[in-house]
Amino acid sequence: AAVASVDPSTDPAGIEDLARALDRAERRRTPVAQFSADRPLDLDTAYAVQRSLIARRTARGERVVGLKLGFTSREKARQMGVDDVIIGALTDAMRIDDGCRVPDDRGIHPRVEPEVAFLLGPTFADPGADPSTAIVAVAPALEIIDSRYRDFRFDLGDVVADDASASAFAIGPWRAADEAGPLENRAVVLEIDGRAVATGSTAAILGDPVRAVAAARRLARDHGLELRGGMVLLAGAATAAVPMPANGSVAAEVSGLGRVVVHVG
Ligand code: OOG
Repeated sequence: AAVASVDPSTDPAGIEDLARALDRAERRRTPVAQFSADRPLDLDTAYAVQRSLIARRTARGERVVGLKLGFTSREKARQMGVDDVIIGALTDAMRIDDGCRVPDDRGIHPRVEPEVAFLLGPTFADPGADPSTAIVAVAPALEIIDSRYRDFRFDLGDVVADDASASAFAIGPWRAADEAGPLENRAVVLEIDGRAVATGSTAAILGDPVRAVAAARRLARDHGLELRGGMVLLAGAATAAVPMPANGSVAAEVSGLGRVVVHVG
């Protein structure tokens, strides 16, 4: 029922074709040319492609376990030349446990970002509820993004269709929301082999990452993404993304929340 309408003039088969191309690019680790080069996608069509792409994954047995926001920070938006907050879906197949190894068949040209994750309760799906009441717990997180487009180049429609570049994610220890304290100005560090490669503040995320919950609820409803209690929400990067190293350890630390680490190679 909560599915965004698609322009009736849009060819539904075309949507499926684009979703298939992205799905294939991901599975074969072979990038495709950005669609906007010859067919710019409006936002409704782009989200229809994304829904079709996620439907292909769930048809293979994957489960949607969360949502991610993109371009909630100016630095990220500037890095990619895109200027609108977008949303994508996370599935269980994208999850890497804290301290574990990134599967080496993962990604075409993956990049990592330090993030804040929220565990959401049942009021997340209730449009009448104050969004901050939906936050059950908070954790430091690492997101691995990967574009299925050649050279990681895309416009807004392209990246929406491509599930907001979602590839994998790892979540550190959860802390109960009422113990976590205010989140609007925590230092964030991304480390590779113990060396800081990017630093920032949670203030970069919409001014306060808590705002991500309301933004996600609005975007999910507007664009027909599943929205329910129990989901994880990645609020968006606090720094520009950094290329994933071929070997080594990658960690994110959020001041007062702790660390999460994954190993590569
Ligand atoms: C799109 C995803 C951006 C974020 O945190 O802003 C994103 C991309 O840059 O490829 O996940």
